[in-house]
Amino acid sequence: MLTEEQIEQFHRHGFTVCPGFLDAHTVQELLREAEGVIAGSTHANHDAERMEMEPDGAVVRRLYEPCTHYPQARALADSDELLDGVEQLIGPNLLFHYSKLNMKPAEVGSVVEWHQDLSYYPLTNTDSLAVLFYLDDTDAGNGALKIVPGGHEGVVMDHTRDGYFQGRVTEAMDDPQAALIEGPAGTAIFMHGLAPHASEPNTSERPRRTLILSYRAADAFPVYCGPMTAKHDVHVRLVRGEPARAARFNITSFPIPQYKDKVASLYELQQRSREGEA
Ligand SMILES: O=C(O)CCC(=O)C(=O)O
Repeated sequence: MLTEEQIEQFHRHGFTVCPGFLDAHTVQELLREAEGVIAGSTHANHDAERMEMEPDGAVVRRLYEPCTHYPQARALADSDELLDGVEQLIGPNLLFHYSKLNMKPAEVGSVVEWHQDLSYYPLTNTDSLAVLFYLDDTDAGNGALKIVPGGHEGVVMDHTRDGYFQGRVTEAMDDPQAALIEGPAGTAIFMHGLAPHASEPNTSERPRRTLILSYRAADAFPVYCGPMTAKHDVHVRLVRGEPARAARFNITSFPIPQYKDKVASLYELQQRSREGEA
């Protein structure tokens, strides 16, 4: 369970940090599972449905939907301890939304630019969060997460250029206001879906693996944006409480991401945006 103070921090700052949420054994099991999946993957020979490679190195940068495909990650997603915390923040009726494991490998781990998760997934209300689990000791050197405290209280920020979705904030941002979230392996960060966040490339000799699980209130229905809405929602399932009979709205206008050519991953979109193509 989260403490009253952690709940208050989440609502005030848009995130709360829980060191020691996972014990060392669980972290090791999650890492063993992930390493088993990526073993032997190369640019030329990898399962592009399940993972994405770093462009500059023959290493995996992200596993897609580990909680759908792999039992250790799934068990964590459905665990009472985690769902109790999520329920304390966004209510008793909960959908599992999506998951990913960002590997941020030593020396090559890609930058993640400022963005709000909900810019990718328009919903009828904003009761949505991600839980990010550090699976390695994490600090500024290996690309710790940065979050703008209080940034979740506004609207969806501009993530477009010339009307097209860039996958990153395109309006001016006050980077020095950001909190750097350092912590030992096993730390959990509960982060609101509108919290602006980012991380630097990993220039250290240590990996920075982070498992990310997202949940939303059962009455937060997706706004239809084309076939990708259905594609995202195949991983969605009720994990606690009752299914919703009606959509609840707490937002009157939600920007719809328009992709110029094709739907692309966060990393690809942001890369193309930097190069001026997205
Ligand atoms: O890996 C990170 O540092 C942040 C990841 C993130 O924000 C995302 O994948 O949406």
